[in-house]
Amino acid sequence: MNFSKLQPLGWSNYFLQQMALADTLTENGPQPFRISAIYRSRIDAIGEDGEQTLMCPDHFLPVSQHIAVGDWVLARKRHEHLYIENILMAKNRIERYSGHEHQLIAANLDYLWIVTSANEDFNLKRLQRYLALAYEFSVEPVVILTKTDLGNKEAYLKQIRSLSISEVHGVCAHQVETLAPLSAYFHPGNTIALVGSSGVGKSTLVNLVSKGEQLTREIRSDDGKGKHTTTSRQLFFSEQQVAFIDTPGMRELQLPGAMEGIRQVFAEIDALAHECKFSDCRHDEEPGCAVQAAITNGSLSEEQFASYQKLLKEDAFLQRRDAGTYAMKQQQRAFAKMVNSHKKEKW
Ligand SMILES: Nc1nc2c(ncn2[C@@H]2O[C@H](COP(=O)(O)OP(=O)(O)OP(=O)(O)O)[C@@H](O)[C@H]2O)c(=O)[nH]1
Ligand SMILES: [Mg+2]
Ligand SMILES: [Zn+2]
Repeated sequence: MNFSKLQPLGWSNYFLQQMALADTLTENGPQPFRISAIYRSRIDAIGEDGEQTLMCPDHFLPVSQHIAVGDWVLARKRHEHLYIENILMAKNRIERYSGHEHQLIAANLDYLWIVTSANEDFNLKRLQRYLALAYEFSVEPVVILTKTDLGNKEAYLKQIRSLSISEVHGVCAHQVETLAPLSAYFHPGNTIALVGSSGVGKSTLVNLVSKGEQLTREIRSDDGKGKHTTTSRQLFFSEQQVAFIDTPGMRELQLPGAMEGIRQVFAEIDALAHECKFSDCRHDEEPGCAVQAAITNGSLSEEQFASYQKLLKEDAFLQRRDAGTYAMKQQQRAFAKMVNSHKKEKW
């Protein structure tokens, strides 16, 4: 195996260690591949010798719940086909609830680009959800405001900066110079996933910065809403050896067990809660409630507090409904943290 060929694809010691632990570093052992696309009846991946199609055994079905684009897997050739044998533990994975199940979005990310456009589509509450997603799954969020030719850029940026996020950029597809600051995220071997509503310009942006050819389509001019053009998650590499994962626009984002992430988005409320007289204060009508006091003196807006409560309530509901999966996920995260702390360097 030539691991140096895998490094530009995002391979690192973290994965090599897992192969060693599982005793799969042998001459005739399985080979590592990075999942690049998952279709209804096909899984594409990239390995040492380029693109391959992988077969998925029944115990990893449904695929969307077991394997994410960006995952590393080990596969072995049998009867002319490559069969997936193991899914290597990811550094991180983001997922959401869709319908009644959790759905993997992308894995092994360095940055989550949360894309939103400077027009009527802009929604601060939705941004808070995306931020909670990033924090919960330990991926650094970057908010990118697109289509700055269409709206008051500074007014939108000011709203975004009111959230607990430092990495914010405004870009316009027709002014390439606005894209220059984004190159700060382009380190060889890095992976960046783009998420956001349909039509905000994710594929356009990724085309421009990677010089690739992802499909985009005309937007309906009357209501500014996009058509669903990107239909599946896809990973591809830019000239700078950065992996981009373009995703189809999400109509709604339901958070899966993201309490820690939500708390981080609303850090100021969390800090206030520590000042409440009772440690189990529900910030309702209890005496000595610092949160209610802040609302009364105007330092915390009622709307902000309502968003926080709404997200936590939704989160608690989903967690109760899905207690088993949640416990398993916590365990996996603890394991990933442990392995990470043993090996900090990239490769
Ligand atoms: N005015 C303006 N239009 C833009 C800009 N960026 C993208 N668009 C247009 O917005 C429309 C939608 O862009 P896409 O890149 O397909 O959007 P998307 O986020 O990938 O959409 P989905 O794949 O459906 O999730 C296209 O018609 C683009 O030309 C911009 O900076 N300014
Ligand atoms: Mg798209
Ligand atoms: Zn309180």
